[in-house]
Amino acid sequence: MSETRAGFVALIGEPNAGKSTLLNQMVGAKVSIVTHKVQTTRARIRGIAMRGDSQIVFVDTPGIFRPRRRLDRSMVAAAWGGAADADVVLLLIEAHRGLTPGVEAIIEQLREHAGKTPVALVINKIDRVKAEALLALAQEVNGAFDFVSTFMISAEKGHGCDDLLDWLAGEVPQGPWLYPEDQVADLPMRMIAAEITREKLTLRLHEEIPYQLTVETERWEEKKDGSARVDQVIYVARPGHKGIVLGKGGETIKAIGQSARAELAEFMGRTVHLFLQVKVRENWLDEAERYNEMGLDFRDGDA
Ligand SMILES: Nc1nc2c(ncn2[C@@H]2O[C@H](COP(=O)(O)OP(=O)(O)OP(=O)(O)O)[C@@H](O)[C@H]2O)c(=O)[nH]1
Ligand SMILES: [Mg+2]
Repeated sequence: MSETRAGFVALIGEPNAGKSTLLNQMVGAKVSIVTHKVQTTRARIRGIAMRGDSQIVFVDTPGIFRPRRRLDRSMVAAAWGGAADADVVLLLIEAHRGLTPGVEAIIEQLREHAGKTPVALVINKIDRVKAEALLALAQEVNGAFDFVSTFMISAEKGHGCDDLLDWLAGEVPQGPWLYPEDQVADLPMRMIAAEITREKLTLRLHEEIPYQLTVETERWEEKKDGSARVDQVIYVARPGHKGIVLGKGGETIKAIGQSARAELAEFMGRTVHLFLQVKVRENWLDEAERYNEMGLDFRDGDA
């Protein structure tokens, strides 16, 4: 009988490093939302990959940066919490940006947080640089921390991802699988649905607006014909933001609703009726309930 293995692999790094892209690539499904903007992921998101007899549970985390607001503090705490609970930590950095002050700050804190957990360096976005530059960068970053291994990948294109998955399959501890073999995510459907809508909002809206809104799935109704009716609320922090989210004649919210609905329907493989409502809630960034809905610890935001 072959021995099964299973464990948690935390993805940490600066905002925009490509953590969520890598999680989706490893899992083979879009479990975590991705945008070109920083601070897209807000909470820990688990995606599950199988490799041989190993089950690898990837834990996507918010980017680590210098937090200012309560929400930022909770996000950064969630990222470090993910690292603390993991069997293996992967530190993602961007090939074209190299050893930035932000990466240096993370490495500084890794010394405290990682303890005995093995940490591997993952240089991502290698499609953006010349191969010659990579070796020097790998050496430089390895000089700053005792990484157990270094990988060079393109999470977007999939380069190097097989090798990384093979290695992780051998690193996670022996033990029974933690999830059914065909499960790809450990996140309630209503939260995945809220995240999809937030991705479309983030892609469409500019400046601070995406950072000052949150999406919650308020109602989920299974219909007799096999479709689902999903009602969501978009909380914005300023009265002025509501008009921007709605757009002229409701155009913006309509376009957002259409693309979110299409993606949700594809994810679930059935028809979805999505209803969006925008509410102004000036203090949502200081309400414990909003954090619970996101899967964040409100108290972690205390200064
Ligand atoms: N060229 C290139 N772009 C990539 C690669 N991996 C990710 N990206 C892009 O980098 C941007 C950020 O990707 P995300 O996966 O959202 O990054 P993240 O680390 O999860 O970001 P936060 O959630 O904000 O911390 C997106 O525009 C991705 O398409 C890669 O291998 N090559
Ligand atoms: Mg992310």
